Amino acid sequence: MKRPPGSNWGDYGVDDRIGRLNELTSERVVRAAAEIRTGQRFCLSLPLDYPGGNVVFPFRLPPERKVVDRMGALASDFPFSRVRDGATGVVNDDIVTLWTQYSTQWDALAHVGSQFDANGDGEAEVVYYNGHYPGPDVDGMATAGLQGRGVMVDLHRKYGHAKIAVDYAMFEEVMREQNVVVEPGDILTLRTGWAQLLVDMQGRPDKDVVHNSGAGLDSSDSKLLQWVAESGIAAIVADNLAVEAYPPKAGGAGTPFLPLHELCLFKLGINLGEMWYLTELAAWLQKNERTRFFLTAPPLRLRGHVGSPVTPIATV
Ligand code: UVW
Repeated sequence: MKRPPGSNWGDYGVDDRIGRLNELTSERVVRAAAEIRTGQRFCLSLPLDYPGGNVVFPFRLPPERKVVDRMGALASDFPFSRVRDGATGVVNDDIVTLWTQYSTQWDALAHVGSQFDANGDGEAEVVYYNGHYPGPDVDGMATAGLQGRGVMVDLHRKYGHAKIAVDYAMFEEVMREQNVVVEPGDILTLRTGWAQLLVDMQGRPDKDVVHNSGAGLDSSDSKLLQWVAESGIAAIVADNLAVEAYPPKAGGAGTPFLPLHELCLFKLGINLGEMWYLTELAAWLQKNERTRFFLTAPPLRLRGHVGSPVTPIATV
């Protein structure tokens, strides 16, 4: 019945569950494929047991691996001779428990919702992108076939490891300096260098370093939020914790805790990728005076889940 101010609810249809991924049209994927010129690929995922420990968020833990029980024995070098007398060969089989937002991941649109009177009964209710409850999960992202043109903005090149909130003026300056042009349907890719710090700490992260380093978008800057809304970008990914500077600046009562998450996931249907690993890709792009690449990054098809690990591939 109603949509929040500044949202695009309904623009892709009343049942839409993929938001700005609708902008990854076939024509734009063909355009993105033109960025493949050498065939070189970059893995944009951290090892999924990084950061290591739980100093980033106490409630998000590393993956837990177990071995499958097979005929009463652990499936670890399990001999096929137990299945058929005299058979050769062995087999391994394992189980993993994943905190979906622990490491390199996508936020599904269901990750962050808000209280809003979408049904017009005069009472705010919990709703998610496009007025859905429950919110759109990673299943829609997975079946959308997530491929497109990534565009790199290298904030680390400008700001190093400074803990800094990048507002519109700063962002625009970096884009200008690096000759970055963002067009509708692009996947904005922000390198801050934060994930490289995790790699350098080799699974034993220092709490002070993880919480006091790296750039994030200044989600208190309305001009920056307006640019995100008007740019037509399909998604935003970053190698930092939350794309937006975290912890966010405190707003007054009735304002969102995470303004960029609310704008992107709740109002506009823009998925956020976090803790990606961008170091080598960024270095290659800089060396080759390019900012664009072909990106393939489907989440796991985990129906009902609000986030997913991802192993993105950039092809240049
Ligand atoms: C934060 O909670 C900071 O972000 P996310 O949940 O998207 O990782």
